[in-house]
Amino acid sequence: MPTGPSFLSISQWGELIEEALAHPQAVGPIRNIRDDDARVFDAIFIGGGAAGRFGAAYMRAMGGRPLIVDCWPFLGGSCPHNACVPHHLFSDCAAELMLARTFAGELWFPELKGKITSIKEVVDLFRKGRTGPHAVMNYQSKEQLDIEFLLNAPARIVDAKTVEAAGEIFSARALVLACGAEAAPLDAPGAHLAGVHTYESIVETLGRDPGPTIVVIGGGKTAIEYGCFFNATGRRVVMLVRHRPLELIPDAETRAYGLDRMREQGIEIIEGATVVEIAGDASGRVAGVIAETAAGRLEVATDFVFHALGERPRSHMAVEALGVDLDAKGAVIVDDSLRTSVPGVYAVGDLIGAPMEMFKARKSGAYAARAIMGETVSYRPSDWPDFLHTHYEVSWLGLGEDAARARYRNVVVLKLPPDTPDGLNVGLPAGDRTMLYAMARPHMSGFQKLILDGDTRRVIGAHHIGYGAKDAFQYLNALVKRGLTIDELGDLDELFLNPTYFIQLARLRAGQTSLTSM
Ligand code: FAD
Ligand code: KPC
Repeated sequence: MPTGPSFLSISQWGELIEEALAHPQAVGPIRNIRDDDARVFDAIFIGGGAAGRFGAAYMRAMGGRPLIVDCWPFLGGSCPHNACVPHHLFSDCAAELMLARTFAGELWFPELKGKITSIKEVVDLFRKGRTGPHAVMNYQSKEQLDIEFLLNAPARIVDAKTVEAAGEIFSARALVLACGAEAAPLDAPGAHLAGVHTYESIVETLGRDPGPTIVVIGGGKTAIEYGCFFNATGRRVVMLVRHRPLELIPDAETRAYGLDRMREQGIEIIEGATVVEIAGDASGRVAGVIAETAAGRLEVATDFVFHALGERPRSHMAVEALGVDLDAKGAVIVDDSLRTSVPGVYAVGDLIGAPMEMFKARKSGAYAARAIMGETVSYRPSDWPDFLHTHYEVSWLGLGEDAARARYRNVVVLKLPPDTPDGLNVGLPAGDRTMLYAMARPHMSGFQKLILDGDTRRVIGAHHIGYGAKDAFQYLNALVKRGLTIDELGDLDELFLNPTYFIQLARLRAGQTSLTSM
């Protein structure tokens, strides 16, 4: 690729990225650096994932001069390559397959009894499809955002102002470490056998379809999301969870609804399980998993193990080259301005630890850029809305009911389905994508709960299981942080039929001087 900003269309970018992924050495560094700009870089972003790309874009928009160096041949990082995007594809498939299996043989749905669907076909589809977003990120970054970058080139930190990549030395006023995180390893004998996978390896190396049984190790977001997808393909899924699954869902009743539906789909969830060994066969392939559980030793025969034990920040290089301070989990410690312990060196995204989510990656990148450009910033992620997928979409913000009752004396709860013994037989809440369940399998149509402080009338928690509510939670959370009351919520203009019913329920009760639950 020539030096300087020569134009590539999105499809030309796609071809170049595919070639570089297949033959990184042959393609070599992909260089988009201006020869006509003599200014020193304001910052070098090591890593062009969500954190580095958004940081560089913000800095460029402010008139600064950023440079991104990334070892992959595309910008956007792990999210579109092996993390969020495949997760969402798999979760979409899980929802579609649950619907198809629930109604198999009814309406227009084909019979699916005993039919296992291919996991590899979906992974292959993803591997082909992911180049599209990659190409768009490169095109957008270069042609629309005017960002300079060097791709397909690992960066090596020389000192706090200097980076070496592709045989060149680059200097800047500041360094921004944006190297992300990687799957934490499984510490058990046999962890390296063929057929033992993480979210990274499944999309890179899955060579054949798993057999009829899959063991999933872990109980966090990724374990649940991938486990539900595997289950929806018609396979037996055994989930080995050290503590409790879905623990991060703050409301116990919402969590219980989610777990009930997972178990109803046939997922075997074993809590308090510790993996002792991954057993292999003569060919070096996984043959089974041995675990200690409260009920004793458990052995599950399988040719496919998926483990998701969290992510480990890629802080190694920054420690060796610069001696940046880390926390106990290996994340780079930063202050509110994203400054590390080394002057002039900033860190952003997954590298700075939990929550490892896109909002934090992108926002922390942008805040670091603003700080480097001379703005006073204070980045403290708190009170963010969150979500995960089972076969459903689970969204939440604020407090769960137990925490709310511990903190407030007058807690009011508005929820659907109604809190009666036959409540689950009611097809509410119901919305787009759950209408068939609402009519024919009412207990599967979802769950939702709004939690209020009855004294101030403020919303203090919201929880939803179903489809299509996540978008609303992004905006609802901003209103809740500003002190949203039941009266203000009930006065919004709803687009009925909406998945959360929050406006409707609030309006039904807002006329009460002294609020009561429903
Ligand atoms: P990354 O995107 O990982 O970018 C780091 C970049 O640094 C990479 O491009 C890498 O090539 C580069 N790099 C590393 N070392 C070097 C070096 N020495 N030289 C040059 N380049 C280097 N979050 C959500 O908000 N929603 C979701 O639905 C969601 N789903 C997820 C699903 C899974 C399975 C996982 C694992 C995570 C998910 N996340 C989700 C989290 C999200 O993916 C991360 O928070 C986000 O991608 C982090 O961005 P980042 O820029 O910090 O790191
Ligand atoms: C689908 C999609 O938005 C691609 S993943 C985003 C990567 S980045 O915009 O750099 O956060």
